[in-house]
Amino acid sequence: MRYRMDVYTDEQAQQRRLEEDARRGLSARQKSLPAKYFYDRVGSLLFERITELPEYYPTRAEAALLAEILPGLVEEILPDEIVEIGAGSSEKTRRVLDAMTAGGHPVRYMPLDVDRLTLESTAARLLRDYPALSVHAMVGDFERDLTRVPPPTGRRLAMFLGSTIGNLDAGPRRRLLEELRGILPDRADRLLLGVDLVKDVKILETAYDDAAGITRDFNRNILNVINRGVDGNFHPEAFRHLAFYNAVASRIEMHLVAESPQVVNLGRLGLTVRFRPGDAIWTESSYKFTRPGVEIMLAEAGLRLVRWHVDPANYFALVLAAPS
Ligand code: SAH
Ligand code: AVI
Repeated sequence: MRYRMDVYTDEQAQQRRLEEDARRGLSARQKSLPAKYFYDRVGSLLFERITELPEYYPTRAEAALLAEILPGLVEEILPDEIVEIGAGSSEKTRRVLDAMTAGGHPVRYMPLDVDRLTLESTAARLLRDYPALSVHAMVGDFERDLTRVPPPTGRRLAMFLGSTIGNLDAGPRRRLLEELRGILPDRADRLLLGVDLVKDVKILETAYDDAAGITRDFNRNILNVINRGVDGNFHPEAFRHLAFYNAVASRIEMHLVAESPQVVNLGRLGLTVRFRPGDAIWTESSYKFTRPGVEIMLAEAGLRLVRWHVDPANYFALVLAAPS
């Protein structure tokens, strides 16, 4: 069987959690929404456009690094299966699949993502393009469902690319790494982790506030997701996109700031939320890392750094890690 899809978080569970998260996040004094709600079909497509923006360097930097390290990686680990969490369109992953399936070596690719539609369309394209590949897709939340990933059937490479790990705060990040460690039972298994690095503030802030306004649209789209999910009447254009680097916390923060008084009804929650001009919803954190910080974070999760690959500009790192 070349294709299988497991649904760990079905639509009903997603709907229940969205209602809980929207209620909790929008009734608090500091309003917030979890960044995972960016990624409906429109949000995933907007993210793909972000990856092509001149200002958004992470995807290009990571793709170039991947191309550079792949020959060594194939020698180090020729996996029987690749588990990729937060896989999205798997575009960069193609480089890995090209190298790992060369010569017809069979590989089981196991992408896990919250966005079922993107997973389905990606799986169809990969099966067409890679005859040596089987795809076992998993619809789920990587903060909840990693323990449900089936045990390996051979040597396993886990991948968490794009610095999506940076979208988690310290506590959830640590838990997620521990759970990732849990799906790598053998000493020969490996984790390939993409991390965006601390750098010049201007470069960071421009990457999250592009001239074409795609990141603004991506940010505002979360309000469309909430409107649909809880029968709300947010006007996304009434909220300004704000992105800045918080140097103390080493993170970009994205917020949506009301430009005028707003009264928003969330019908399904029986909740009315009022905004004064300047009131904000915190929609995303994107932490930036250093090598010592990454080593500590790996060690805390029972992982050790095997190799640290960085681009010439020191913008982005690909970290190869192993169970310690
Ligand atoms: N790996 C790709 C995509 C990064 S965008 C790249 O590097 O370009 C982040 C991806 O993670 C999206 O596809 C989004 O749907 C997924 N995602 C975000 N939060 C998630 C969660 N909690 N559980 C599972 N997937 C999640
Ligand atoms: C998916 N994630 C790593 C992106 C980031 O850079 O934090 C999401 C993003 N937000 C704004 N632009 C891109």
